[in-house]
Amino acid sequence: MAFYRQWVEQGYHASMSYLKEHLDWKENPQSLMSKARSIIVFRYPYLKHPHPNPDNVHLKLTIARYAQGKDYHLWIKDDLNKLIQYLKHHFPTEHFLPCVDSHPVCERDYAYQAGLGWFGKNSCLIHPNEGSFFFLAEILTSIDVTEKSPLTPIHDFCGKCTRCITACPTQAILPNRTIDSRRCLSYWNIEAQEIPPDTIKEQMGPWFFGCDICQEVCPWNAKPLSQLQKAQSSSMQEVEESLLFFLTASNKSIIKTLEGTPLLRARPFGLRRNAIIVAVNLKLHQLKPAIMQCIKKHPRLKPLEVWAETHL
Ligand code: B12
Ligand code: SF4
Ligand code: SF4
Repeated sequence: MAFYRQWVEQGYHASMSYLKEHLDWKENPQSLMSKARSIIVFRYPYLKHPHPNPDNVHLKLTIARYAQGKDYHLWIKDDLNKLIQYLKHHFPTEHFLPCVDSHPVCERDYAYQAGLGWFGKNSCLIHPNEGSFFFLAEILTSIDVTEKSPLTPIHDFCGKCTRCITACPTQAILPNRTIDSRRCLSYWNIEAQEIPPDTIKEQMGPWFFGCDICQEVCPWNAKPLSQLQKAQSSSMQEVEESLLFFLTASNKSIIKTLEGTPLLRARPFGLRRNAIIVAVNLKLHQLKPAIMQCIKKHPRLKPLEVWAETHL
């Protein structure tokens, strides 16, 4: 927790103020469930996404692998609830709380203690066989399971490798294996509800939602990635059509189209902003009239006007 407190104190959480507000809860999981004695931690691999989302407009764009399927908050929560029902049947007097990036829980810390991976230099938890493309989820319970089966953390296998640090386009990876969110693309194109500075805009390249660069280059992901069927890459026309959708669609239409996917986290404002930045970075001149129209219609996008005008 000292890591976490220091990270927040240094402002690395950017505008995600909830991370600061969560400090006390994170320090004490019993503040979430007073009877909690143990935390059962789960790793859900998503490289071969268990709940794919075929035929959706956003899939033609460059988006993080975790976002290529249905929203993990929903299907993992369902999965945990099924398990809890089963456990309740066998332990009717015990208490259970399912969590998946939904409660103030230091997920990576518990997963590390449970032996599910080590903290990579890119700050992701990595497993020697699975790599790092997995979600974390937990069940807090009043059952005391830890004493019966002590767990040992996994050794750090990063060694002298620094590939993720070199590959990160914005130098967001800090020497103590944490991330400066103020520089991370994944923060800017998912979480931020504002316009990024010019340097970040340009480094965003084609990334419409999230960023996987520091995981794609990791040697521990090479094997899991090589086992994947090569996805068909989108044509420039498909990319253009998808971006045009985000530039012209109403809030209602965006929400309806993306219902049940993680992309709604960025809200229509964030998705339009990303569409403009990606279109400019990809030099899609044909989209210029739609971009200008979109900025005119949505005043919060106004700070992008001069940049889009001069770069396209
Ligand atoms: C805020 C947040 C972000 C922020 C900040 C990222 C960051 N690295 O801190 C942003 C928006 C940038 C982000 C991006 C991504 N995120 Co995110 N994010 C979170 C969230 C909500 C909180 C993380 C946090 O508190 N960070 C602050 C740091 C200081 O805390 P921490 O990561 O828990 O780190 C602890 C350890 O690092 C420990 N520690 C650090 N060094 C060491 C060393 C040793 C030896 C030890 C013992 C301990 C230790 O101390 C810290 C405090 O407990 C978690 C969910 C959760 N509730 O935890 C998901 C989570 C970390 N994200 C996740 C994912 C998938 C991503 C992305 C891959 C998505 C994408 N493709 O775009 C990227 C990855 C970017 C990256 N390289 O980290 C997964 C990670 C799974 C994994 N394998 O690690 C999580 C766990 C969500 C989930 N339930 O699956 N994320
Ligand atoms: S997610 Fe992208 S921007 Fe963020 S630390 Fe990794 S490589 Fe850098
Ligand atoms: S790329 Fe190298 S340094 Fe970075 S997390 Fe992977 S093994 Fe560690």
